Amino acid sequence: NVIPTSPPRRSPNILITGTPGTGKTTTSEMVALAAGLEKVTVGDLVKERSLHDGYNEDFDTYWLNEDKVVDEMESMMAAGGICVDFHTCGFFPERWFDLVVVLRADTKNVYDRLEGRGYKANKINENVESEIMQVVLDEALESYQEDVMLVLDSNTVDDMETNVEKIAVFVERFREEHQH
Ligand code: DAT
Repeated sequence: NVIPTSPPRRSPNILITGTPGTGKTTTSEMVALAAGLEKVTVGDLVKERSLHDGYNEDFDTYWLNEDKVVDEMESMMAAGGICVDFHTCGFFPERWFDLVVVLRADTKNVYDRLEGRGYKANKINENVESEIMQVVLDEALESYQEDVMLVLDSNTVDDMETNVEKIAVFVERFREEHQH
């Protein structure tokens, strides 16, 4: 077989996705710390490296250029040991991730967290509706095998701690199984 294959990852890549306000940033920071992964916040990368097609004034957000994001991330993902945090997940190559975590939160929590962040009403409502309609969960289910997915409630600090622990255990096991 002459088709070149990349070496297997020794440390897993993890995607933490969910509607804005479900706790991706906080959870992935804690996961990165607890499990020794490198955190990549795609939203920051998009801004810092201009991986967008301009600014959407209505929703105070950038128009994402998905091809540019994938090209930019390809080499870092190849190395493994990356914890990616982003609110959409369908455009990433499926092969990048060993675990896909979808965070879910109750409507009131999403609302309060986004209001606390100073989001405009239309942006809060869009995200609250998206969480009710489970848009991100459906996108993940369409894009990844169910056996790499974890759907986790993120309503309380206790939830967050349990979630971080579960993900850290996954990372530990993966490393043990991929030592050689
Ligand atoms: P995201 O990155 O998904 O937009 P975040 O991590 O920035 O979300 O969290 C938004 C706010 O809500 C932040 O102030 C922390 C808080 N928060 C997140 N998850 C939580 C949880 N499970 N319990 C309590 N507070 C939480």
